[in-house]
Amino acid sequence: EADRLWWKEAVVYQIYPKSFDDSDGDGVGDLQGITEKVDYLDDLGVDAVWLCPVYESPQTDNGYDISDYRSIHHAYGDMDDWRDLLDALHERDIRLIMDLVVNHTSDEHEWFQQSRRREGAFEDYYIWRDGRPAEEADYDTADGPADEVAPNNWESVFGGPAWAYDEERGQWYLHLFDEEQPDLNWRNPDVRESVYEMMNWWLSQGIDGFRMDVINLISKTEGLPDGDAESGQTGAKHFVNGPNVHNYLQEMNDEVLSDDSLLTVGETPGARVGDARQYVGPDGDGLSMVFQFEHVTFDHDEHKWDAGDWSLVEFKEILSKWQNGLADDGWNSIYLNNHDQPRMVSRFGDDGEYRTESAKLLGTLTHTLQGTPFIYQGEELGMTNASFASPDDVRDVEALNFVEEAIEDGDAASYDDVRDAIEYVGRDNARTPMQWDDTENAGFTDGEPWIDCNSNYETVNVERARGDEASVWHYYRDLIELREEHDVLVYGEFDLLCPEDPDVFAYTRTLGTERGLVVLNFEPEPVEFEVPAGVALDGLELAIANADVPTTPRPSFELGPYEARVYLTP
Ligand code: TEU
Repeated sequence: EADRLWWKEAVVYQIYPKSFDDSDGDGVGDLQGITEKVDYLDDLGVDAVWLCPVYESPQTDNGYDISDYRSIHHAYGDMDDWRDLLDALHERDIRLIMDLVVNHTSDEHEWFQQSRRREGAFEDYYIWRDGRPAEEADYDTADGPADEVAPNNWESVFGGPAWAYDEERGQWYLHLFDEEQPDLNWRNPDVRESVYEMMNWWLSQGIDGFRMDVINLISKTEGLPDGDAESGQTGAKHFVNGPNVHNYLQEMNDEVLSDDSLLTVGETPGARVGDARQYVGPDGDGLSMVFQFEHVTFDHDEHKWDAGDWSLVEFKEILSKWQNGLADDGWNSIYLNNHDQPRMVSRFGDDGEYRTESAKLLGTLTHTLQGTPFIYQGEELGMTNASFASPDDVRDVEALNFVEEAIEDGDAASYDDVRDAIEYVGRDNARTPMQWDDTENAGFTDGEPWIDCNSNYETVNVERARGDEASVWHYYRDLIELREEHDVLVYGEFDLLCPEDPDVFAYTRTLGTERGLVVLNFEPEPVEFEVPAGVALDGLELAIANADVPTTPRPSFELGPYEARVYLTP
């Protein structure tokens, strides 16, 4: 049986500060706004908050481009506001997890400014190279000297080449994300020391852990060789789960994270179960858990903008593989959406007729798998994807790059040709303002919001949801409480039932004599479900459901559209 730890039993709530609550009417959320809503979080019952980046930043990528790790972005407030928030959370026994973005900084960070001038210790803080003679290479390159191309053919996650030319230094620098997000050179021990020092400084401020942005991209193959141009993101193999990543994380663990009461979650796109086993757990690098991506990318084709159909059978297969793979040595994080993903009810449920039912169904899944559930702000209301009628409504740098590139490359004649893709997988779907009430701008701001509110805020909002016992919000509160009361939902072994059933996601949880049975209908129609022989039904009682259903399970039963039931031994 797994060791008991607070972060295994916790439910974490993710806050995207720019869109949570604006206290001063400038149209962007801020720390005081969050502090004013701490009672809201307490009422919901969450145990920890993961705060997306609030550090000083030019905001090219909404704070994932940090120009000063030790100060607060001016539009969000200052360190005193931050301390007020920390205290308000701690007074309510809610822990605070800060975002750690150390694969890259902003190009406005003083490290980069000094590095581009080759100043002293900073000269090698980033990944600088000379260009290649133009005649040697056959890949897309950013603008540089006429006879040069970029040092290799790697592509950026946000589209286009991963290198930019810096006039001042007369060399190229690597940027796996936007060109204003240069990658730090983790081979340089001074860089690592600076990062650890900064982390220790934040820990000394009293925080309870870190969410580590793209932490599995920090190590790049020696010599930075060309990638296979036919392989999805060119170069990925040379920086995803790279050669020294485990050494760096173990060193970080020794220097910063040895206290295992901290929650550390590594964001690890492209990690498989085997990689994750090395990142988490006592014999691994010491992270508490990782965010894996398989279940949110399996509907992507060549690249994410070709997302489309998905099958429940494959979805179940992926999630059970992770459940089983980390059952004994490791721990899972459980999420279906965040600030980079579309709204889960729009992607995996039905955001029309069955919005409420399917939002509850998906919440039932995330709170009854083995792992720590992460709720993304607004998920507890069943917030949906939004509409982006024109490129002027789009804010995300990734989406804007994609629109520009699609038009440039002739893949799209105009925005209208890519609008569906933007509205299906675009990150702005998750970044529209939190919907507090039905007043103008959903009660998010008294000013002009930095991004438009979803037009459904008059019906989908906190005030209304709290006043309605049948809302998604109340159901989430019940789920959180249920998980708190039943160890079997936290620590129990997971067993998938009926893997080939195309409509129903069903599983059992077992912890000694405590048992659970979870049955979820992912279809908008009624379906028949037969409990497999071998699953003991005696002693099971209904613990939560999103419909009126019998209090004890029968060997077979009909499930209504998006019906979810959880039976537990009392
Ligand atoms: O995201 C990393 C990442 O690879 C993806 O989540 C990516 O944003 C998305 O899949 C692109 O389609 C992290 C942050 O969560 C994200 O907000 C940042 O933009 C990114 O790193 C760079 O810091």
